[in-house]
Amino acid sequence: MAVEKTFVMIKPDAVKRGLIGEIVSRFERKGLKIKALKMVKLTRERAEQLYSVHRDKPFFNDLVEFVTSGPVVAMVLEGDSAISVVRLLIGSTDARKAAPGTIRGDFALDIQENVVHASDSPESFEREYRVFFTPEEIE
Ligand code: 3AN
Repeated sequence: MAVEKTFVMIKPDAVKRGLIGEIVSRFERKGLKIKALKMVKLTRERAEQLYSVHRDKPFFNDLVEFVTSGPVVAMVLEGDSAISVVRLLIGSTDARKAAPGTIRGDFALDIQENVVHASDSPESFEREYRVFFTPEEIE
């Protein structure tokens, strides 16, 4: 068993639609442990830091506008193979192609407003959680 941590962010579209409880409960029901959780409105600087790998993409500005358009819920989850398990639970980036039963498959119909973000590797996790939490806060 490889216990891992991963970073998840519930995006402004889901917060506005009242889906925080539904999404958090799916992770809890799966058996993942919530190590840290907070609701914040991202500044432009922090949003650019979170999505720094997409800086050169045509959708970068839209993406930053979207994730700063309202509060988000950031959390660190822990469990066996948490990074890949959470990616499976959330479904494909393009919500139109996300399988029914996944979070995006059940609650979204768009590639940008796709309800939730989750780290795709240990390196992404290390970079992303630090936009919201200190190492002590996720111990
Ligand atoms: P994921 O969130 O599944 O890891 P990434 O990291 O490739 O997907 O993309 C980060 C975010 O950028 C996505 N959640 C989505 O909001 C946005 N995004 C990705 N690709 C596109 C695209 N082609 N057009 C618009 N927005 C996109």
